[in-house]
Amino acid sequence: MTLAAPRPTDGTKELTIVRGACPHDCPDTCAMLYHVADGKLVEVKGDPNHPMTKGGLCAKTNNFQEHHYQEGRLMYPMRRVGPKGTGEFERITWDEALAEIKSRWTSIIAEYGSEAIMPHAYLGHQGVINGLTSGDAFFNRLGSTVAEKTYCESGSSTAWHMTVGATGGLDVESMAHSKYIIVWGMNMTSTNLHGWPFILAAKKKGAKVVVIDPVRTRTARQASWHIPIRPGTDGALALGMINEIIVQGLVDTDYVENYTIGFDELAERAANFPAERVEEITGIPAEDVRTLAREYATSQPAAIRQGVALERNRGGGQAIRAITCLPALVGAWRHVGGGAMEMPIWEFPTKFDEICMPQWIPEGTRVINELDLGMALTGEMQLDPPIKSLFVYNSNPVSQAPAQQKTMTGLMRDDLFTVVSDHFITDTAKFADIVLPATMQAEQLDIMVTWGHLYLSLNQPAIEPPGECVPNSELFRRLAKTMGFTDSYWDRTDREMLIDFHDWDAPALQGITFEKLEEVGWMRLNVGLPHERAPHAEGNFPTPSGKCEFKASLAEGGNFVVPVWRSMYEAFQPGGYVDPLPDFIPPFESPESNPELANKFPLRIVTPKPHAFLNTQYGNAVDKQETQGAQRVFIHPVDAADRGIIDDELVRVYNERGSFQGPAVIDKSVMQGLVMSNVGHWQYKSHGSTVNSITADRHCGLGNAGVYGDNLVQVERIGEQASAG
Ligand SMILES: Nc1nc2c(c(=O)[nH]1)N[C@H]1C(S)=C(S)[C@@H](COP(=O)(O)OP(=O)(O)OC[C@H]3O[C@@H](n4cnc5c(=O)[nH]c(N)nc54)[C@H](O)[C@@H]3O)O[C@H]1N2
Ligand SMILES: Nc1nc2c(c(=O)[nH]1)N[C@H]1C(S)=C(S)[C@@H](COP(=O)(O)OP(=O)(O)OC[C@H]3O[C@@H](n4cnc5c(=O)[nH]c(N)nc54)[C@H](O)[C@@H]3O)O[C@H]1N2
Ligand SMILES: [Mo]
Repeated sequence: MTLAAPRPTDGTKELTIVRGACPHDCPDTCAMLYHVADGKLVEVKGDPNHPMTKGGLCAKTNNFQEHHYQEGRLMYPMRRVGPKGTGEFERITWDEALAEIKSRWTSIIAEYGSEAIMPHAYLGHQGVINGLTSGDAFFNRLGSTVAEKTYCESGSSTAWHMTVGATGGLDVESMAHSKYIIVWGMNMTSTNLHGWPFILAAKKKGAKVVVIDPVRTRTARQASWHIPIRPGTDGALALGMINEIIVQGLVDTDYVENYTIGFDELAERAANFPAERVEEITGIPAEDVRTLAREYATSQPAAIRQGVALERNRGGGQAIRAITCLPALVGAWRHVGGGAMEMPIWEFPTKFDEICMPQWIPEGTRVINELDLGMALTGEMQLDPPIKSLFVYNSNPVSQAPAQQKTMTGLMRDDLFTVVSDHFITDTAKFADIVLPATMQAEQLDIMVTWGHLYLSLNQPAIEPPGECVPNSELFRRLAKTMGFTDSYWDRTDREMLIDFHDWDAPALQGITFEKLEEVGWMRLNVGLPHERAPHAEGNFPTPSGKCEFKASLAEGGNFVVPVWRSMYEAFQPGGYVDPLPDFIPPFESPESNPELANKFPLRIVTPKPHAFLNTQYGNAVDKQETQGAQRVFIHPVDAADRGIIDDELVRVYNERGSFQGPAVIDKSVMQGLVMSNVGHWQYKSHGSTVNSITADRHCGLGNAGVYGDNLVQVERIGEQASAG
């Protein structure tokens, strides 16, 4: 067994090991070891030496090699031969595919202008040259509509930037030293599996672990205290805690005086949220609100792990603002293991401007949010020019965007020229005119940054791509050449791009070089070690004031600015009015905020992440389907009894936007008045429709995030035994 140079394609039977890193949109970004024999990927293991991975992978990737050889994998470019949506294609060559794209785009540009073309990409791949922004330079050069990418984290990141700035904050590994840990709106044992052991280590040493979640998840069951909360009401809880901390005299006044701004205004705002009012809004007993506030303030170091679920409703952004104020209020940042964690991606010195080339965007080019895809394609937005061509890569909007029916109606348009690059014929690719085959991780080179820890990882190719699959980097090189772009941007190899796209002189990369990464695979950023890191012990927040901003100066004067996620490189964009103080903003849809709607659709719904799939990836793998089970609908016994629903019987979940079906699971793990069904199932396994059929195409108040957790539905029995799911 040897640890070898990449790409051992010499037919040797000897086992070689190549260092890789997981490509997925997940905070864990595991260090992988690709085991290769005879040019074939035979096994993939977690690197035992990586402090997060610790030798283990997850339910999704523990047989990652099989993903690469899965039946149905796209190998060649294809052209649609059947009606849109049926998924009937014939093989064509790359030259034919590119020629067709060129001719369709050339005539669209001639008639409507380049803005009639829109890219659609998300984090199907998380790498620097194959990920979220891998096509931005190409589409900017083309002059297409700019796609605003806010599927995830944009609300959280906006709130975080406004409060504490672009800081990595608390390191998940430092949580082993915490005495009190709040996991807030996150199902870590499914979605951040390799972060959870640090919390268990703290718990073993006596720390109290609190999980705030409307569902008694597998994570909540392992906690010391599970606090069920009504979705979309976390802002009221956080403001109630702030109020209690002030009323009970538990503020770290020295920290607040020296390292924060806006305390008086925050105190005044929080005074609107006495514990009894918080109980009314959240469903959490007032006494529990008081206890939580007291314990949190007095058990230092106290840590908060903020989940993405917090942003998925109308007031999500301002709720996260309130939560992010808590650590400074009690001086938690003073300690190793104290503070809050949102996502440490800001510590990575990636040169997004050089990746995305924003200077190529023609002046005045319009921006359309990707979550508005259905509205954009169906004419509801009355766009001029209309979208005449859609180019989808790294994303699966039919499944993952809101308003599924509307998205599909738009994609059915005969005059829309749709190209999809992917690994499989997904629910979105079924609507494509042209599909293009993409490589998987063991077949390509990339650097992986991550939003869950502080290690930079290099993924090296271990096997040859099958058929005619290409990495996204090569896809856009080919498209650039096809469209006649001669810029040197596309003359570089993947390796050259990776070197150019990082600031190797940045303090965080001190001692790290590309060559060293090729040798060792991953390295910790130079940002302090987990057992000594306390980045804000003395303030030093990267905000305009250098302090933690309870009152956000970014929002003052009514000319609000939205952080980075908009297109990664457009750092701050003017937006509408935003309250500089955190607040509780009621959901668009809840029995309390919209009783009229609740008469028809009385139940709240959350649609969180599946344990065995990564969004929709692996949803077409038989072994993962077995682990995950069908698209089940979890409902409380009282709500089930009200509707005559029997366990495991097929039910329909619906509202005015659409419906989906699945077997009922009658279970007290969901609170009364709430249903839960996981996102990520494929339509062919789910009676033709999945959870986003019922979600609204509205946005959270900050960062234009989606409102996947802010919807009302009704549930009815269908009465069949649920075998098909
Ligand atoms: N296995 C697996 N892991 C994943 C993914 C996956 O698909 N599968 N996806 C990855 C991605 S892209 C992301 S963004 C992360 C997201 O991972 P998380 O941050 O964990 O987010 P969710 O899974 O959406 O929801 C987490 C929990 O929040 C609860 N919740 C819903 N609404 C609210 C609310 O209003 N308030 C509170 N307090 N809780 C609420 C849900 O019941 C759920 O248990 O996971 C990543 N990891
Ligand atoms: N109801 C509901 N909806 C949600 C969420 C929710 O919690 N509930 N979560 C939201 C969140 S947090 C997120 S992040 C989004 C995720 O939304 P998406 O990013 O659209 O999710 P995926 O299903 O992972 O789709 C990614 C696609 O990219 C493909 N892909 C992977 N690697 C490559 C590659 O290298 N090249 C190319 N060309 N393609 C590749 C995959 O095969 C897959 O089809 O969904 C959002 N939608
Ligand atoms: Mo996400």
